[in-house]
Amino acid sequence: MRMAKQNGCKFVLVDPQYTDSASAYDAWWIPIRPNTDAAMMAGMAHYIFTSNLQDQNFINKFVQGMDAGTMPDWAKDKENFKDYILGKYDNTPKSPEWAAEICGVSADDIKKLAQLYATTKPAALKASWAPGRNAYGEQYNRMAAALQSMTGNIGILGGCAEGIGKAWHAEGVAYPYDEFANVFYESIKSDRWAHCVLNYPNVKREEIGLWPGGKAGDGVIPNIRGIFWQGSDWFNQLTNINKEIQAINKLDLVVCNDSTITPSGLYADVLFPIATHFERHDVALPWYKGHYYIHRPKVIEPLGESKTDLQIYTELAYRLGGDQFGKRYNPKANRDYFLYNDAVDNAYLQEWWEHKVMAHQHVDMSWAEFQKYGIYKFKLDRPHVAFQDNVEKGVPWPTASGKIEIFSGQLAQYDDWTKTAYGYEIPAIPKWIEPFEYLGDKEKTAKHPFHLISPHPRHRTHSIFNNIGWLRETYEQEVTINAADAKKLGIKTGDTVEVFNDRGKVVVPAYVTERCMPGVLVIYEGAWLDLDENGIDRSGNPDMLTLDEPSPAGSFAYNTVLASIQKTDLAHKPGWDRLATARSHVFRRDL
Ligand SMILES: Nc1nc2c(c(=O)[nH]1)N[C@H]1C(S)=C(S)[C@@H](COP(=O)(O)OP(=O)(O)OC[C@H]3O[C@@H](n4cnc5c(=O)[nH]c(N)nc54)[C@H](O)[C@@H]3O)O[C@H]1N2
Ligand SMILES: Nc1nc2c(c(=O)[nH]1)N[C@H]1C(S)=C(S)[C@@H](COP(=O)(O)OP(=O)(O)OC[C@H]3O[C@@H](n4cnc5c(=O)[nH]c(N)nc54)[C@H](O)[C@@H]3O)O[C@H]1N2
Ligand SMILES: [Mo]
Repeated sequence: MRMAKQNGCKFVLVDPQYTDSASAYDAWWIPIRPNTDAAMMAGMAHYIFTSNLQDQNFINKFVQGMDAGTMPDWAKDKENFKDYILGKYDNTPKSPEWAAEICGVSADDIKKLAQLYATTKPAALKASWAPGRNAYGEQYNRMAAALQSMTGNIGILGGCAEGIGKAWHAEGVAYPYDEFANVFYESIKSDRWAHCVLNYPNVKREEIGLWPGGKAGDGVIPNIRGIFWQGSDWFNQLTNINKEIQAINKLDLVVCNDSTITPSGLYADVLFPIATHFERHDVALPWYKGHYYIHRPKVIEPLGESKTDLQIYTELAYRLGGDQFGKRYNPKANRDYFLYNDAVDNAYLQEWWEHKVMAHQHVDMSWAEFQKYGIYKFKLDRPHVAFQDNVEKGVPWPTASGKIEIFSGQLAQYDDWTKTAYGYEIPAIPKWIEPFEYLGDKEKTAKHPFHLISPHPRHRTHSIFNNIGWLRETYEQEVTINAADAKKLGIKTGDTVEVFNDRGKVVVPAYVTERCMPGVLVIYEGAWLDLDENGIDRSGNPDMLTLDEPSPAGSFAYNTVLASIQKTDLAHKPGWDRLATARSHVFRRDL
């Protein structure tokens, strides 16, 4: 990105906050009301169509349903994207002026950005995830795909077809458990576990994201009696923590595997201390499926009573099912794996490296060499561009129609949504749909006038490292508020405030700035929950305030939250330990 900048690339940031990235790249900042990106992008599409700036060649060749001419024969009577944008079906053209009312970005800026995007070749629209972590967040990502494909920015170097994951997968080896359960089809959406427990058996399967019965799975609502938290701090990280608190008291057993005692651990009946990655042997890809493997040797022996997750599960398998089950669960191990795991772990890793990585990923470095060098970087014969062969060589896209489906043939054929994996209606073309709560909702904003977003902290990985005092000293868990809003409420930087809605309340210091747009509050996710006797969180964990309603295509609506803010006499507690200090606000200019 820095090299692109040096080569003259222009950057634009569409975000309620002016971020450090925007400042580093001298980006044109377009502040937008949270959750309204799909409307703004519809406005851009309107400008591009009405100015005839679309890449009609690309559309005709590669895209299904962008306009009437690219609809499949069997669906000529269904809605296409262009006619939706022009307002043919509902008499509402999705013009920049229409979009401006919803998203708070001026019509002129929407036109200017659309002109810039459609005439700069190539241009990369990097649709990030936060605007998708919303009610109907899927419409945001689909709308971005519509813009990318109508401008022919897919399959070419410098364009961008956004998605997750790159070409490499860890190729994990799953050991046989298929007879016991079909985990995929029987699983529920994690942020609906509390809803399921509290309402059982009066729960519809679509409310918890369970697959319908029939072809796959049995669709039977699970009577959840216990939970294993492993490799997650979900009690702290999932939506609507107060609902989780109610639900956890109804369970018979809660187990937490972790290397530190996290908030999830505090609510567990059983804690298993887990060896950290310094205390076991493993291989990793960088987040998220990047282009190199990292060897992670065991650096020290596990401290205290720590064991690896696999040691614990193997031991449980032996104790639950006897020798046969234990051996089946972990075929390379013997009964003494709980005490001696090094040779077995190495054997699994070596087998995986040789039979999966070397055999299928064109890796030519031996296991012994890899351990010596510590890193393997994939060799590429050309820069990796997603869908390059589809565009250059006419390889069909991996969809039913073989095209980029802006009109989804699959979605268009459903009439009874309760029989689908989604459970709720999803339009066959990308559309702006009003979220459950947002600044455009007059009734709801009368009660809670601010939209709260909770991005990921640079100083933690979610909740990991919250217990590092030095980090807390450097970066405070605070709420960011626009200077004009703060002035009206008499709030200054460093003042302790409470942020609340009908779901919960948190106490944090305020950071007053013009880098956040009016009407929006920002609290970073991941602070370790710390409740007072009234259930108020003194740490400032935004998941006390988030909503656990599912979005039809499955996203968690972490950023779909209305809240209120006011000065308070309640105390903020930056950490569990008594030496906790957080005073970065001391260094900030007062606004
Ligand atoms: N408000 C709000 N909430 C959010 C989000 C948001 O944007 N806003 N983002 C969401 C997103 S995208 C995500 S991915 C989730 C992340 O949610 P989580 O994955 O639950 O969050 P972490 O804090 O990373 O928790 C990981 C835990 O695993 C432990 N751990 C590390 N290695 C091991 C191991 O080898 N074995 C075991 N047993 N434990 C290990 C760590 O010590 C840590 O406690 O948070 C979500 N929560
Ligand atoms: N240091 C660190 N790095 C991480 C993580 C971490 O916890 N710590 N977590 C990792 C994980 S698991 C994930 S999923 C990714 C998350 O990656 P992202 O989803 O990209 O990250 P976020 O920080 O949630 O949000 C990015 C930006 O979106 C803005 N935003 C929020 N709501 C909206 C909206 O409605 N519209 C628009 N236009 N902008 C909005 C926020 O202000 C923020 O600046 O990060 C990964 N990287
Ligand atoms: Mo994530």
